[in-house]
Amino acid sequence: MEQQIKSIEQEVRDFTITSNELLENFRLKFISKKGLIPSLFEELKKASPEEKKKLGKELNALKQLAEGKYKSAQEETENTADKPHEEIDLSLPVIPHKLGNQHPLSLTRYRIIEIFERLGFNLADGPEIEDDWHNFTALNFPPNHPAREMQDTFFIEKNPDVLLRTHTSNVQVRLMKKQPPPIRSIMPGRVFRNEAISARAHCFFHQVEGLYIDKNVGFADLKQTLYSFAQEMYGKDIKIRYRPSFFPFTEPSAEIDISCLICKGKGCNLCKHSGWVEIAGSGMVHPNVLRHGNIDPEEYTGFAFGMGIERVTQLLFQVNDLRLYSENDTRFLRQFRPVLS
Ligand code: 2NL
Repeated sequence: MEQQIKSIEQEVRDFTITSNELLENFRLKFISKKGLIPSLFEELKKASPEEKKKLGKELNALKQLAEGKYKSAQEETENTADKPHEEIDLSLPVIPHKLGNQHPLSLTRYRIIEIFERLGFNLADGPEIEDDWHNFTALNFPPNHPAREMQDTFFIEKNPDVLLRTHTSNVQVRLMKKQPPPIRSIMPGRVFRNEAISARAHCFFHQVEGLYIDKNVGFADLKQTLYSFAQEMYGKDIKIRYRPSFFPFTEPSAEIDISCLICKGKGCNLCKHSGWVEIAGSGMVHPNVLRHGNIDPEEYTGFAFGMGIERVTQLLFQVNDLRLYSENDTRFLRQFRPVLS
């Protein structure tokens, strides 16, 4: 009987299974009730107790070998054998990898940074969670200013106040305290305002502010710097105008408009038929702000400006709903993919 086990084992090993039919043949021959292995078990009953122990072990090993082979061959033939070959068309082009792309706000931010770097500005960064002094007091906000109210600003703690910065000017304040002039930096970053979300307002948005402080910096420097920026950003033919305005941290202050990109100044919906659209706020840094930054206003002067990245992006790409920027809908986001040839 031992010989029989050996030869059947060899047969099991030599049996090649390449189709469902051969798989069934294998099962019938070795494993099925009337197959070779069960018949050997039948015979084993007649053997003596010592033989039973020894042969039983060998027979069990053979049974496991055959069943294992059957199982793996079954899995294999399920996957491949007897399936029509048309299912794999090797002439089809491969499914392309899905390429991600930069968020439109990142595209705009990098463009703004690049332009100001060419004008000699470097980059600065600071905290989004800020204290009252760096966000308001140092920037010449009076104690009763409405921005300090709960309905306008997100407070994390009160007395002493900890809040989410409402502009990136806190970075400028920190920069002035850290390094003496000349300062020529821009500060891109996220800012927060306690506003109900709509197409035109969101509780957070992105700003780029700039600061230039040195001896003899005047309003003419502000005008030319921002004109150069507008030409680089929106095209050489762009027109620019400055309207008197008010900010607590600048004096004098000006709002900056460019000629409407859509109607070229003729009047349309985007510019509300005025021919002009607002792109930034600006002004000469208030002497009180310089003093808070440990800079002597008798020795140094400077200009500052701020613009919203969402706003600039809206003008470049005609995005008319602010919410689109933060909904992460790929139908929106993928439209800003660079065109690949
Ligand atoms: C706007 C207006 C502005 C500034 C930001 C600034 C910062 C310091 C001192 C003085 Cl430390 N000014 N920043 C000045 C004028 C306008 O932003 O409409 N932003 C979206």
